[in-house]
Amino acid sequence: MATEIDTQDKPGGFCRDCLTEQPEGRTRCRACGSPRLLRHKELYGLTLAHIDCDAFYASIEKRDDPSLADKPVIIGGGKRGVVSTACYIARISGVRSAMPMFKALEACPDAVVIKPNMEKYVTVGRQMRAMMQDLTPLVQPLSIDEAFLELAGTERLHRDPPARTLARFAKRVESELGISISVGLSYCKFLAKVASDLQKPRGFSVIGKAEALDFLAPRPVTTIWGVGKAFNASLEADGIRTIKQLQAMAESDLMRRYGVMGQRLYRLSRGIDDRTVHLNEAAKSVSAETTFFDDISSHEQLVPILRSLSEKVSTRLKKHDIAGHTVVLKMKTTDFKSRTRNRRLEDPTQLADRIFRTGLQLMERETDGTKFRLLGIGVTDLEGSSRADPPDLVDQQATRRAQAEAAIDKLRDKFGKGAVETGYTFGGKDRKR
Ligand code: DCP
Ligand code: MG
Repeated sequence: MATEIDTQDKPGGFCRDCLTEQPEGRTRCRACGSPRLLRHKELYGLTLAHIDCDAFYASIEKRDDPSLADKPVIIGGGKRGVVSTACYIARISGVRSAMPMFKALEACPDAVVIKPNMEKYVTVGRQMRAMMQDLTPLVQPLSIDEAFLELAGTERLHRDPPARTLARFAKRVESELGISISVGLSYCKFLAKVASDLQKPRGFSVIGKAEALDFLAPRPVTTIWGVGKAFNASLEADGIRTIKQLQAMAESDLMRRYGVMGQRLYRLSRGIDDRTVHLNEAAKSVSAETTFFDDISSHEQLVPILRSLSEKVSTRLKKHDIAGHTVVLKMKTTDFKSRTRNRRLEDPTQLADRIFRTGLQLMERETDGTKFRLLGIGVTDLEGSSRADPPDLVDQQATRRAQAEAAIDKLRDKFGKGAVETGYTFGGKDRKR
């Protein structure tokens, strides 16, 4: 018995250079000798990552001119007359982003100054984003050089837990783009972002659930998102400097003092952050549509088509582990007029049944004898699936239908797509192109 528990508690660990799994207690890789070992109790259970490039502009310039490799490099000047970024060598002398150029050169007189070439940086940013999308469809860029990634459910695709997939990604960025990144891995956005900053450059830090409170306690309140200079000053005036102090305060007290921000302080200081990773602008909706051979005006004929389109949408959502908050119905009349109708749901959904029933309600108002040539259904306001389709306490039927759908999904997984037809789609196939 005892050995079994031991195995479970054993922290996962591997070498970030060659990805070899490491037994406990080693300080260097047993395969390649690298000291860059990653080990953490929750390593293989965490899925939310924040990735941020190291000295982004400067790294790109160093990549393109190897003679700069060992020199202090400052990207800046230009119109603003301030430092955009400094490489890590220049940072040793105290050069920082947003510093006036003359001050930076006082601190680091032998620095090589390069004017920013935005076009080049944007291209590299795009290339990196495309590579991120090979890891997961759930990539939320925050700026040119950083993004959140949700990797839950990608283990089968990559045949590896997220931590290893991310380490492999860091290697790929170095070899293919010639720049380095830092990774933060945690269970929530707040701590993933904090983590990516801990070991820069070429960092990989993990913050688990179990350690969140202790990790946060000694840190300054400015660690919390949204606590800028002004807010920090008013907290300081109230004698609050560390997160530990916030952890000791009641939610009601914090809210009375600081309003909405008080609630944020309460939650984030305790490592509570349920914001999910949102998709970027490019992939804002998931939908399916079909154009008919012959125009259709009858509600009865449209229903099975709507059902099978809803199932297509749902399959895609489930495949990528995402859900949509708003259902969108699209119809085109024979005179090419488009009608789009939306309904926002209480909770995000990925269920064919919810999409279909909502679409049906929207469609009912449109089927007044008008002839249609196209029908489409989809969802927008996409997010991760973690909050999708909670059991419906009011409508027990809906919960039962959701369970039935899960059972049908399983059968289809096992026996193929055509294995189960619902009453709505049955016989409805030959009407569509
Ligand atoms: N940037 C800028 N002006 C600032 C801050 C940043 O022009 N005040 C630009 C230059 C950076 C890029 O945005 O290269 C990314 O910003 P980061 O804050 O991520 O900074 P770096 O990537 O340069 O460094 P770090 O390794 O600290 O992430
Ligand atoms: Mg950066």
